[in-house]
Amino acid sequence: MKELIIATSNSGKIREIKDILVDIPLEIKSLSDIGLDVDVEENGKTFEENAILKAKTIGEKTGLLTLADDSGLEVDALGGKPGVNSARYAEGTDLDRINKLLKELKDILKEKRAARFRCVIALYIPLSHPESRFDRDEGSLISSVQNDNVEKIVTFKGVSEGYITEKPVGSNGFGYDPVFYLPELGKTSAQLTLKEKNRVSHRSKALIKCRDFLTNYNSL
Ligand code: ITT
Repeated sequence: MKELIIATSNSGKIREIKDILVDIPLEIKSLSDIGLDVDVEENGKTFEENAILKAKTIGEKTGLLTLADDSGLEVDALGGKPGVNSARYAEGTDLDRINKLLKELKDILKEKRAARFRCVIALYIPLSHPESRFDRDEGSLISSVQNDNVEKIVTFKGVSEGYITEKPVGSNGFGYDPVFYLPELGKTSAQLTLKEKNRVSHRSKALIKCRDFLTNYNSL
């Protein structure tokens, strides 16, 4: 079976990604499974740029089909912050970052606390394939030619809308999940099981498109 490398060091992401991709006919391996410890400098201005940067760096190192995720939280009352800096918003733990966010929002009324999680999945494809095969609605294609080899990157996007709570609730998930309230479920993301989160999250929406693409890609 061909391998698919998941280019993330975030164990919360790995759990969610593996659960969605469980049935695809590819052997899924994390960076630790292949003994690779690479720190990619995320200096892109957008989620898409950073996702591509991570997929391309690891893909070029391994020469294997590689999936990367760049994601984050945008809070309207903070002009879209923490955005692409979500993982680096404050030094320390997830709770330190949550506390900084809640402090910044302390005078903001409930109805003004709208926020969204965004996710961009980038897939690095090391082999040369006719471009027409990748011409679909959702995936945007980037090709580059290096040393006579054509490498391709396809991206998939997902968004999940909600509100920031006044205090953390729930202990599942990771990152900002305890303060991200989903009005249609009446719960924070950290009160959802893995399966429940994977029915509604930004990551699952992007990954389901990626899964459909991979299913077809693999049968080409
Ligand atoms: P990799 O770069 O190794 O994948 P990372 O955690 O640094 O891991 P990002 O740069 O994409 O990943 O930062 C995403 C941050 O956004 C993440 O650390 C969380 O703080 C937050 N985030 C993204 N998706 C989330 C989710 O589903 N639930 C809660 N927080 C999330």
